[in-house]
Amino acid sequence: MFFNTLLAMTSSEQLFKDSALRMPGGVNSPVRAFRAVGGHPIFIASAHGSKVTSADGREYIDYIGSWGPALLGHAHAPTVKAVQAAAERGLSYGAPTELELRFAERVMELYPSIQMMRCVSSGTEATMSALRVARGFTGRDVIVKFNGAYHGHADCLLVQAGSGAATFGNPDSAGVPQAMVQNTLSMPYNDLSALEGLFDERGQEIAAVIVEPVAGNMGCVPPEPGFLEGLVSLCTDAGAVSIFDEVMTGCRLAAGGAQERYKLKPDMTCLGKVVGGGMPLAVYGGRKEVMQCVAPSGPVYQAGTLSGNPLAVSAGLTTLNALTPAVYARLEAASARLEAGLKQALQETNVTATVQRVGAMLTVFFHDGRVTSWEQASQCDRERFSAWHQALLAEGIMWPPSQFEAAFISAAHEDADIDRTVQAARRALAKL
Ligand code: KE4
Repeated sequence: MFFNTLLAMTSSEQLFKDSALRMPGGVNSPVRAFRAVGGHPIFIASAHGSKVTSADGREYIDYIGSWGPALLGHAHAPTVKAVQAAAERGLSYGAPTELELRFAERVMELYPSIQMMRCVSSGTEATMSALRVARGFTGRDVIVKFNGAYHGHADCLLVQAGSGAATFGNPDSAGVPQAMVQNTLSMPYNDLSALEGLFDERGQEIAAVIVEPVAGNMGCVPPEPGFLEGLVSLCTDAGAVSIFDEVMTGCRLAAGGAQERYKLKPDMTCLGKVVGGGMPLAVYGGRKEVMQCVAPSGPVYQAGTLSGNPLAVSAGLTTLNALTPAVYARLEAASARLEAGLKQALQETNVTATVQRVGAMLTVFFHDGRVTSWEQASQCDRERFSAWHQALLAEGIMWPPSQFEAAFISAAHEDADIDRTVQAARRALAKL
């Protein structure tokens, strides 16, 4: 048994070695490389419900959840069936389908602020397109984001970016000409007075403010009371477009995302991850008069070969139709149980760290006290996080491999999974 385990255990390691010869860092997206936590990434062979199974044959309780999409659990049966059925009808047509219309109707039912929308294939495409539309609609060039926020890898957004960029400590990416970011201003998150000052000074130049309504890419950082409301009204007063990047929060914090939870109506919204049920599907949309600028109705060009792909939309629509109140009740119960358990484990082991949660996204910050901004998140003890992550992994818990990410709970996480996670976390904390 031991020998087989030893052999089996090398398969992720061997796959990683071989992949590194073919793909930069051996991965197709940087954060998967485990650079922030050391060791080699675990290659996944399959996933069901709350679990993933590695190429080494080991099962883990999963809190990466494909970085958010697996809200209903991996291999959600109705979604898998919908994709299988769609595949039988052909993989891609490059033509409009009724399915896209029904999907758009369902999105607008959940997001009343979206009066018109467009499907794209990734969150990056959604935010990049939304900003271009905001610039086209206002005739202005300046865009505002927030330090530590990540909105995908479009050139103009890789400024003080969070997620993988933050982890590597190179928030401004190589390869992005100064000209591409000279109109991008990055402000401190949750600092409304700083934003007010900017609008006083340059409000008439600002095309859009794009915000993660609950930050997830510096770790889970909720908006301070009044921050989002102030942001939206500053935009309205100045004729700028407010864009809620709900790629991560959409359908996770509520069926209608953060804007439902906080009762706000941004001018534009970007959705991704959950909205595609795990398939390459994202959305940008908003006020009709803004979206009518998009080609072929208007002068702002945006296109995509696989936009609204029938398999992706089948997965997305099936997922959106499964977002019942019972799902959110379960998500809240499981997430609250995990939060309480982790807080107790920290207390019992006397480890300095802060647990922050909104709905079914949560981060353990190795930081003394609340984290309300990137300036605070960046002070976290990354070494301690890394040691804790490695110890959790050894216990069969797949936690996001970066201090600057959120952990994602699914409706498939049972109390037994949560309790096992808390016990493992306690043992891992005790080793620090
Ligand atoms: P994608 O292009 O990766 O589909 O979406 C970009 C994006 C946009 N907006 C927000 C708020 C996001 O969180 C993301 C992507 N999130 C990361 C995880 N923090 C995806 C994981 C990865 O980069 O591999």
